[in-house]
Amino acid sequence: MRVSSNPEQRSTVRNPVIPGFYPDPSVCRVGEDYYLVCSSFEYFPGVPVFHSRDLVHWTQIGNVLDRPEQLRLPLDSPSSGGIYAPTLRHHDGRFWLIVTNVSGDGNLLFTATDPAGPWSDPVRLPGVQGIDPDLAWDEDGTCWCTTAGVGQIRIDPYTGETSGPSRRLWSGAPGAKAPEAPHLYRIGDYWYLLIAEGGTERCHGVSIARGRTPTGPFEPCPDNPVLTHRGTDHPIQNTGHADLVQGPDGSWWMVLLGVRPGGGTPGWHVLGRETFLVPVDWVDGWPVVGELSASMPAPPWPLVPGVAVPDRDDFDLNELAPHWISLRHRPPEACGTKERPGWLTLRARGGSLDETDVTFLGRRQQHGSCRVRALVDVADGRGGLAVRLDEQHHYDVEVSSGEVRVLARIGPLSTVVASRPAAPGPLVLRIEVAAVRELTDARTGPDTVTLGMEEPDGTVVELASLDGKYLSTEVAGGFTGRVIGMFAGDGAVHFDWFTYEPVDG
Ligand code: 6LW
Repeated sequence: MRVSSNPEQRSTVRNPVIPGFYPDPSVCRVGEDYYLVCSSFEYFPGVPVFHSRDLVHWTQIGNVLDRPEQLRLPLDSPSSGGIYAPTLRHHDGRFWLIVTNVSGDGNLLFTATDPAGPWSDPVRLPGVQGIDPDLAWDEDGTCWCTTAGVGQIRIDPYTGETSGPSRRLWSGAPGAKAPEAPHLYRIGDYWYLLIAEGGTERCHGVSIARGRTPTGPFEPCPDNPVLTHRGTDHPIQNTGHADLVQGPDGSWWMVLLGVRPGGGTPGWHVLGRETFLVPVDWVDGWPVVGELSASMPAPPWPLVPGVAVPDRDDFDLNELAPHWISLRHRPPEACGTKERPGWLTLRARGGSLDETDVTFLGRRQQHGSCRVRALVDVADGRGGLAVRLDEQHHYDVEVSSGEVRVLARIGPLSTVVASRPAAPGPLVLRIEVAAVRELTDARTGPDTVTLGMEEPDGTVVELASLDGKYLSTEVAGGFTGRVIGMFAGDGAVHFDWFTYEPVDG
């Protein structure tokens, strides 16, 4: 079998195709439409859903888990817990989404006729062990659920019941750790079992095996891993956790996660694990993955730009746009636009971003350099803006009773870095993230985070410039990336507008 994915290459397009903390992509095509989902961990709503017509431009159309009955995250559940690694498939006229809530309900299955929602209530899968569940149907309609490890069991996707033995399918390459992220496909005469291995850090890679039946036995590809950047200084690292999709012209494509470390050695990545696209050819019945680069040849079909997330939100609508995310849950009384029309009101629970129940509403940082501003009214409380990786790693600029403060939390250290008086009344707070363009030495961080405010006449007051490496995954650990947003630390805090402007080209 040999199918060329990209016979005539014209323009180029940019990778990642979905920048920012959008890891563990799973994709499916229905006619001319592609749909893609990602992990969401401690954030609510969970499992963002994207749509594309060209595999390159993606528009978020909703979230699978946007009701409390679907996403139960204990208020004290840890960051990087929660929702791991969904698989999205279209079968028998509907969309199927299987996912793990590691902080509660385990493996869960949801269905929808429209991927923008609404999605069903969860079907529980108590008999399915392990993270990274995959769904595949064989010719007689049997549904196989394959999980990290790599194990497999037969399920009834309508009831969640399992039947038959749970079987170990494959352990990946000898010596490679963490065989995970399995996806099973019928392609031509074979069933292919795609996995990630090496762990989601610098050793990550993609491997594949094939068999004549969905239950194996599976023969590993002689060229495994079919994709890895381990041991290289490629600007895109940690490449793995992939899914395959076929274009309407018969070409094959892989979506996968990768990271872009910045700064000196060993490099710090701050945007989390992002979603990349790469073409796939088939040679002798095995996939050959093309080069994964920041600028890639465009697919051989018309490009259809999506709808960008607006730079500005005036909070004039009753509903919040789907890119806004909260921590663990979003009770309407703590976060909404109805209390003061045209404003977002956040009501405090936890007193700071150190606490897991803090009231926070943010969006992913998607660009190396960006400027965030918001008009804040703290007549009834204390709050402001924050760049957040987790409870132990965040920089905040907050205002209360006539004072603006910058706070830094880095691991066990928490300090007020700067403060100054502020006139009463609403105030513009701002955060500017600037990617470092020139390394002065090996310890140079990936970016600087400058936090401050604006005087009523628009004069910018920079209160503190902090090294961004401390808000990186290499320092903090975990599976997420930076989220920038608004929080309430005390009482009610009102936000008239919020802007996020990319600054890099
Ligand atoms: C996910 C696993 C992985 O379950 O990281 O990179 C875990 N791969 O497959 C969390 O995203």
